[in-house]
Amino acid sequence: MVLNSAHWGVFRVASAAGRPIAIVPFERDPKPSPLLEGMVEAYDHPTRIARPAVRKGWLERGPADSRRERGADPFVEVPWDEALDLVAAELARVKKDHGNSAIFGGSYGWSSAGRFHHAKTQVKRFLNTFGGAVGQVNNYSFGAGMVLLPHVLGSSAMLFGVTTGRRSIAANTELFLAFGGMPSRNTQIESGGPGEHRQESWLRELGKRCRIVNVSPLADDVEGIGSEWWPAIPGTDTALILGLCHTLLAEGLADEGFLASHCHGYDAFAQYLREGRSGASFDADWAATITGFDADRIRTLARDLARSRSFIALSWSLQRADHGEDVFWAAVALAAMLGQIGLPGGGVGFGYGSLHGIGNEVAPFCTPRLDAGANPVGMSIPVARIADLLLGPGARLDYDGSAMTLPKIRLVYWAGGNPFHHHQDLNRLVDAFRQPETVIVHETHWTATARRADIVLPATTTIERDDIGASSTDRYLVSMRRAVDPYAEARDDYAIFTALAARLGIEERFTEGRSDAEWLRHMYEETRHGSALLGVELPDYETFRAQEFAEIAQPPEPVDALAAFRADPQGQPLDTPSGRIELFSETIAGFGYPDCGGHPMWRTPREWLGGPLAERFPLALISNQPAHRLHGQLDPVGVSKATKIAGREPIRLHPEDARARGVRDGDIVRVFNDRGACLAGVVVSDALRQGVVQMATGAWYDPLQPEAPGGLDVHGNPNVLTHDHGTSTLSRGPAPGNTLVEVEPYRAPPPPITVDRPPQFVPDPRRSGT
Ligand SMILES: Nc1nc2c(c(=O)[nH]1)N[C@H]1C(S)=C(S)[C@@H](COP(=O)(O)OP(=O)(O)OC[C@H]3O[C@@H](n4cnc5c(=O)[nH]c(N)nc54)[C@H](O)[C@@H]3O)O[C@H]1N2
Ligand SMILES: Nc1nc2c(c(=O)[nH]1)N[C@H]1C(S)=C(S)[C@@H](COP(=O)(O)OP(=O)(O)OC[C@H]3O[C@@H](n4cnc5c(=O)[nH]c(N)nc54)[C@H](O)[C@@H]3O)O[C@H]1N2
Ligand SMILES: [Mo]
Repeated sequence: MVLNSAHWGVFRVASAAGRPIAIVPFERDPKPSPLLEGMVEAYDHPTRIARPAVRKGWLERGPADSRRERGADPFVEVPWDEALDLVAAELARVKKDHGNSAIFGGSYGWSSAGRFHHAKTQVKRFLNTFGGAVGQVNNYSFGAGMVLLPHVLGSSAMLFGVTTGRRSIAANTELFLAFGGMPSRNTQIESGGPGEHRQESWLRELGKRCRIVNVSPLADDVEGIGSEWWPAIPGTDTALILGLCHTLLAEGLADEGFLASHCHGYDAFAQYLREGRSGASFDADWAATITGFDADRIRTLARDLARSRSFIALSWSLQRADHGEDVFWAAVALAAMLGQIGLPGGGVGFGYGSLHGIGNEVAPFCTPRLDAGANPVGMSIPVARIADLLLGPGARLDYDGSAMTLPKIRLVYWAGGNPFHHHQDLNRLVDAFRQPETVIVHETHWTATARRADIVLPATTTIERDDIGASSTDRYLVSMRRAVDPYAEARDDYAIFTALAARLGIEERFTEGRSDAEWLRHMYEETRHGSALLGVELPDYETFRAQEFAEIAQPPEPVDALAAFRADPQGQPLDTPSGRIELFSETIAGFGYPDCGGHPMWRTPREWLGGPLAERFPLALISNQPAHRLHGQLDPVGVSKATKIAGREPIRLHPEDARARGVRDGDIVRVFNDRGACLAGVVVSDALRQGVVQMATGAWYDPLQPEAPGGLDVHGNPNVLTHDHGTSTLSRGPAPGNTLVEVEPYRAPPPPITVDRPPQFVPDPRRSGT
């Protein structure tokens, strides 16, 4: 029963004849994730990619193919050597004729938990060795926060680790104001794998003595404990926060001392609160008109916040929305006015219900990582601008004070991610994926992205290889062991890139002469050495492998974010122009962007229930993280498969909204707006605010007429409905948060799901003699 690890937890694999027969949770994990259940089935599911495959049209005509059949064309399976020759020749052709800036290698995606066989890092390292490619910066998770917070707090570290720890919150916080809640379904996950799932038991303990306010469209964003639900209208949180801030200002409750000693630009923000936009201040009465909450309740909440040890927590989802920068900035401003930043259990934080590692205190150590090298092309897009890039060569893209001219992309290389899961407005992405001459994908399964590639190379999964699992916010460093044989002809991404590097004459530089086993030892030794410098002793490599995991201690003292800055703002300034928390940023104001200003502001979202589009599309869609899978991973198996309704992704509707549309539990509906449409299966639930519907992300996109934009997705991927405009010019993060839809009964017999089977294969047309 060898140990292995995934983003959803550590586990042991029982195998027979080279195949998995059972997955059992790590004995140290008090609350293992049910996602483990699907892993045996995933190993040899019909959608597993067995052999290299080339799209028929591309095999016949190469990059001169019209690309109109991408997604619908059948595939031809070819031997490995031939597939590798085709990929190497195509890379060499594009490089020679158009240069490396004609290759897109951003390859966003979560890949798998092992730090060496991490496909996205492998592809970057390979392409960087090959002369580079257009890359990508930031992420889908907190793309807006990541760009904003360095301007405001001097760093984005508060988003992924250097946060106030759970111990301090448990011991000190009296009022925990959670925007977007703290759903434990999301904390099943940690990038790199959680050793022990502890967030849920912490939350239960916290609930016993701390008042928890859940401001969210969904009541079950806080579950299993007593909490107060404020049913939020999606996209209106900034208005609520401004109303709270105004109350503090008007009632003399703002901490003037902290604002004077630790903050910059409060006057401008206060003036904005007082003056409002059209003469009326941004007070609680105004906030009530936007949020639907009673003005007196808003005022009372502001007073309670000022009276208590308060923590303002925002889930990352809030900034994956129009003007997502503003809501994070407004939350920092509210916390600054409360003056508790840096005090035990006080202040502001992000993502306590987003990933397991947030607030999970771990002594700083050096995590193992494969160096991807430098990118000689030196050009990167903000990650969620992929469709803009493919559709808009020559266009100018402004972003965070800089500008770039988008190059023409001829070749797209993706390994370890699934853009036809993760990107917004998938119909636009279908169009975008018709532009490049060649798309190459490494995948384990026939995802919607693999089906849109020209050359598909089959990759192994985690249980088919040795690796090291680690996260900087988890106490377990895991010795991952190969438990089963590679499925069919699947190969490790590293082996694939090594073979390509040999064909391209860059093998020595790519491998540095190391086998995969030698890389693991090398990465571990770097980790051991780097950790020792930080005071964390790790065993030698043999001992680590023999004892199966290493544990890193908790820091002895509870952690409070920005405590050092609070104690000594002169001696420990923030890395901002003023050295302080910037409630006004001259830098951002100086960019002169029409959609992001110098301080937090309320701007009406592009789409929301208070706007004109709600007349035609009166339901706000929450496309949140799926409880039963990781993004698109494990969708056709295990607990994810079990939750489908007649094979479709569930959509939750409020009882009144269901009644008004004549639909009931188990019905199939069509969910639509001007961008697209999908089918879904109805679950009626009063855990939603009326007017809000919820569909998790990750159902594999399965459109009728897959080759053309606009086809009905018969399975239920909400990204056929979301928009691709991005947050604002500052960060250009993804903004699926503001999406309006309508739902109607689908009475015809629903078309069959096809994405849970492999695509169509045909014999090699060049060898059939026809
Ligand atoms: N509407 C909406 N859309 C969203 C979001 C939202 O909230 N709403 N959230 C966004 C967020 S935060 C994120 S992070 C993205 C996630 O989007 P992705 O990270 O792209 O989603 P995954 O399904 O995890 O994709 C990883 C892929 O890697 C493959 N893989 C796993 N192991 C290996 C391997 O060893 N080798 C290779 N070659 N491949 C492997 C898996 O099969 C899987 O298809 O989605 C975003 N999309
Ligand atoms: N099981 C599971 N867990 C996951 C993942 C997964 O795929 N599966 N993905 C992981 C990844 S990559 C990431 S980045 C994190 C993301 O972590 P989050 O961004 O925190 O996750 P979401 O589930 O998208 O959003 C949390 C809740 O925010 C609420 N919300 C949405 N819009 C609004 C709004 O306008 N106002 C308010 N007040 N609330 C709103 C929704 O009700 C939603 O349930 O999750 C991680 N955890
Ligand atoms: Mo994410």
